[in-house]
Amino acid sequence: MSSWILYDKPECPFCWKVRLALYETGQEARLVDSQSPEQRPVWQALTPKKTVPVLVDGDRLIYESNVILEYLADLPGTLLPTAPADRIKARLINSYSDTVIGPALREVIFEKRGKPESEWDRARIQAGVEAFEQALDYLADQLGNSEFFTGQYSLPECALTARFGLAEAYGVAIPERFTNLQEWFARMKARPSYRATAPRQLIG
Ligand SMILES: N[C@@H](CCC(=O)N[C@@H](CS)C(=O)NCC(=O)O)C(=O)O
Repeated sequence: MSSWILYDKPECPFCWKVRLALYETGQEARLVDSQSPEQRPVWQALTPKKTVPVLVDGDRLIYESNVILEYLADLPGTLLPTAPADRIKARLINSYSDTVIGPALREVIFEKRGKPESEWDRARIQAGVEAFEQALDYLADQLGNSEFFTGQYSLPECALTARFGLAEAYGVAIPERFTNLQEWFARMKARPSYRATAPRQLIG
């Protein structure tokens, strides 16, 4: 049994992509609820960033989801292809997921989460949905007719599966015109890693 610990927050897209990466690379980690009052000071003392995910592997402490993914990519069952061009592509799409897809969806999720529908700011939600849909053009282009973004399951699959999963849970669909992305997401959801890692309170 692995002694790894992941300080986790189920609905956090950065944590979800790390959970997917752990599952897909066959690594086990004990998930610790970072939000519990007794655990918050524990992981906050470990990381200068004060964010989760935080992975502890013995005396190795790794924070920042992308650094954790790179750590896992260095292990067998890699999350990165071998060809330099593909490695760059994987990293760029992972970053695009964090910095373009994430902020668009954040507008929708932060507006809807924990609020009755009558209080939603619909203009904010609409702006988020439009930004999300515009951002999909690039992804559809990058995916083309391939099964995966880089020819194998890699960083973009972890990052975007978590984002699309949250989008779906908050009522944001991939439009019909992006058939390739819809089919890609359906394939990701059919993988055992999806059900094993999805936040229970959102995806039953
Ligand atoms: N760049 C960081 C971002 C992580 C992040 O923003 N995590 C949020 C949750 S989604 C967090 O820890 N917020 C503080 C908290 O929940 O106490 C990463 O990729 O790991």
